[in-house]
Amino acid sequence: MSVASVHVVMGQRGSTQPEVRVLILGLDNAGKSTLLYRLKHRASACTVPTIGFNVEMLEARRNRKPIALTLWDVGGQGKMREHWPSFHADTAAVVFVVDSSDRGRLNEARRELENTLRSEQLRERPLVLLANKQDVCGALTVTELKDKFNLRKICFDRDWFVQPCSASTGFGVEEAFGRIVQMVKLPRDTTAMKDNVKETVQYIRATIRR
Ligand SMILES: Nc1nc2c(ncn2[C@@H]2O[C@H](COP(=O)(O)OP(=O)(O)OP(=O)(O)O)[C@@H](O)[C@H]2O)c(=O)[nH]1
Ligand SMILES: [Mg+2]
Repeated sequence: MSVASVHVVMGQRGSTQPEVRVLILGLDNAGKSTLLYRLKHRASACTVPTIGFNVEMLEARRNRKPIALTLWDVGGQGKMREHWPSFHADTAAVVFVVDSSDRGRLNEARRELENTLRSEQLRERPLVLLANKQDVCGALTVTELKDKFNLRKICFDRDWFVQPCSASTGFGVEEAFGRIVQMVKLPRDTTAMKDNVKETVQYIRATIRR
């Protein structure tokens, strides 16, 4: 596995600013990397399929206090999905991106979401499901997606929210980020958080080699 890009401002050890990890998953072509760069640069980006992962850190405020989010965007191609569990540890919220215009792959997306939510490491972690590609004519609505994914049932034990958006045009993206910031589970001991992305990358590489 390769690291497609790691653009991170390292956390300040000893700082009281909470630092939390957000995991962005979804099928290939869902729009995860487009979303990540939209959030980071507030612009549209040309992406290539992610072989490996991208990491970006964003700062925000929650209840007027600063909070730093490390966003992990992991490739969604079939061969990448077997590595998703290596990224589960220390995740404060899961963002699952769906291509709402691709009705033919909804069952596949639902299966992958269900598998992900079964992870013990992600127990009680909030889910933000992004109904992406709303700019495409005929895209499923939030209500349709909630039903198709049976979210009320599969998320009975966690907070969840479905946000319509378009990573290409920017529609709904700020709202999605605001929702993520509000929903992330803050660690009790912020200094205990692994704030060193290099350490995490080494850990993930070692896990995958095993
Ligand atoms: N119309 C439209 N196209 C989008 C949107 N978001 C992403 N795309 C396009 O969808 C394609 C895939 O986007 P990526 O962001 O690379 O998808 P990904 O989920 O990162 O895919 P993998 O890295 O393979 O897992 C690209 O051609 C994007 O331009 C959107 O909101 N609307
Ligand atoms: Mg990608």
